[in-house]
Amino acid sequence: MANAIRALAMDAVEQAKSGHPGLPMGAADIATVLFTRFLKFDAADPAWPDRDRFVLSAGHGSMLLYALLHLLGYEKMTVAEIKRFRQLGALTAGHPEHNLAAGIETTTGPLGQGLANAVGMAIAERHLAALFGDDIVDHATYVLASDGDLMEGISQEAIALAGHLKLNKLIVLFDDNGISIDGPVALADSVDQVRRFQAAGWAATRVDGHDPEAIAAALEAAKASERPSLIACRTTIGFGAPTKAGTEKTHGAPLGAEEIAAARQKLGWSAPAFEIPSAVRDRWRAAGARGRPLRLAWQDRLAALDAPRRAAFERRITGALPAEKVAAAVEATKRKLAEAPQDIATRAASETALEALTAAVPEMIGGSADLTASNNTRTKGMKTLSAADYAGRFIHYGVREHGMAAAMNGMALHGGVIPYGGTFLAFSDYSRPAIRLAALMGQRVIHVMTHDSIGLGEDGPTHQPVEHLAALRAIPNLKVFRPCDAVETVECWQLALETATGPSVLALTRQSVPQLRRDFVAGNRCARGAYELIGAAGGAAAVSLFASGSEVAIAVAAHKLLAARAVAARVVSVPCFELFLAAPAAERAAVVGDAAIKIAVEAGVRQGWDAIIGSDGTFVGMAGFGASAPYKDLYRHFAITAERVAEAALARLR
Ligand SMILES: Cc1ncc(C[n+]2csc(CCOP(=O)(O)OP(=O)(O)O)c2C)c(N)n1
Repeated sequence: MANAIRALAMDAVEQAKSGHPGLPMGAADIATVLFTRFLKFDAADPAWPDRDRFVLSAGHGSMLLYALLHLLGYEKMTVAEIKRFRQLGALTAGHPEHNLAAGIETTTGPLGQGLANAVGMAIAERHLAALFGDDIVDHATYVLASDGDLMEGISQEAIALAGHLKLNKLIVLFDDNGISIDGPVALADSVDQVRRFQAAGWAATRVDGHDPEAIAAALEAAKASERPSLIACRTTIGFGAPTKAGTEKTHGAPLGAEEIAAARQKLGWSAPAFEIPSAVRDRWRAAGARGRPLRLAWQDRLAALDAPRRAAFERRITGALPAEKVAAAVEATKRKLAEAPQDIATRAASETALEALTAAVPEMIGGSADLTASNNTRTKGMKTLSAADYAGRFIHYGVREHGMAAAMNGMALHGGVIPYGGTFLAFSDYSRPAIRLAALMGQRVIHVMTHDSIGLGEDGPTHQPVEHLAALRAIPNLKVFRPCDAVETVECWQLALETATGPSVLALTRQSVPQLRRDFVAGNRCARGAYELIGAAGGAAAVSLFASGSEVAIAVAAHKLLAARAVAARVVSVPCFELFLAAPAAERAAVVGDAAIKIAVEAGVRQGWDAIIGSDGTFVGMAGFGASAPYKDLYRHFAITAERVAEAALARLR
């Protein structure tokens, strides 16, 4: 059965003239034991909520996963797809791309991410089990990880968090083949992985990765463990390739017709390319259907749940928000702010919004990378999610921004929870690879990123984001919100929550900002990404001022200065570029307006603003790194002030 995987991997890579045969051939025995004897799943229902998750963290070995899914009978993973490996539009992309219908749990390829996703999946599983009971939620998360996965820094964050949370249903199979692209792993690494995992609170063991019974025994032990488990499986990369096995030559290139022919002989595999002998296919198909009775029994248990619990579970799994409750929470918050305006930091406004939203949306799970009180992500009464209490809704991720972001991706992929987590905006660089994958996968993960400019003050330029808004706005399918006040903050939270098809960043201030939106407006004014906050007195505007976040108040003050000089100006708040740029052209043109003078104000770099103010517009912002000083001094020092904005407008009017 394992040789069927090897043959398909060799053939598909050969046909594509590109790909990685080494891992699938080396890990075929591990995968065969796991999928035929341990993994709980039903190929006929890839989305069964209580299935065990399998994450191929070493995504370059994608043919392992595609071969398995094909052999097991996943309807969409046809032999035609295998033959179209790495071709445009095929399910068999170069690296696995999240597609639940086809059985692919997460997009992997950037090494280490899958392992960290799996930690999030395992957290989501324990949390939902604590809420809905083991009868409804009781599954394991398995990972196949390579040397590269374990060399990446993110793996340390992931395994430390998993060990701390005692995620005993997380089982990592390490394809310990001692080979990476440059050659032997020993060229660059001499870590004892078993002891490393043990030090992080895992159960860890070594086995021969080509001995099915040894693998099975280790998996049995792992399933009984009270800690997460590592099984280091000693394997030979490219197992079966007569001259290339055990070397980096099998890692990422087709083996060649001659080597493949010789491998077939060595493995005793006589079937032609892409053909699976019926006896072997039947056994694989039986393995693919093995979980059906378990799934049906689970469905009965779900049906037997009392109606409200069942409805809650089903709603959460589909990802549908409790829409009326969200709308009511947002409206109540906005009404309160209209009655009693709050001149507070938007991070504090975010906490206020979260008080209402987390009460309305029980699937929201908050957290912070050790900046809880700074990020304001924990609402009153939110219990900590811990090894002692998985029902908690707040996760202390530790100083692990990257691990947090990737775990949140795993939680979103698992379903049933909506993760949000906090750090400083400057440290979005540390979580960026995972944010990018959430965007690529279309996952609802919400990043609260406070201390969003030089406005944080004395911590200095290391902590003051300058290029980060532009860098985040460059990621496709990521929404970057930068609300200007308490009202926009709750509106942006609503938009982030309602964006079920991608991640969001909320860039929030440390410093207080005035509440500019004083009147209650039922609709979400941020929904179009940009809108006129203050119109020009007497009709036609000579000057349009655009700003986001804390700089909207500066634009408003500049508007006042200009009014005193009888200059008709208008102010446009721009809380979300992506939503604005997606609006119809006519609507955008109306918001941009036809004032000859366009000025944008943002305490960051200019990049991106030309789409609104044009290359001949004036930009008031940062052109280099910040400095350490009280924030008001910094705004004056870098000349991001109302006076400067008004002067710039007047200079152009002269
Ligand atoms: C973050 C990241 N860096 C680099 C790569 C490129 N890359 C792909 S596989 C690999 C290492 C291969 O070694 P190993 O993980 O042991 O896989 P094996 O050779 O056993 O297939 C590298 C560096 C990547 N996919 N992701």
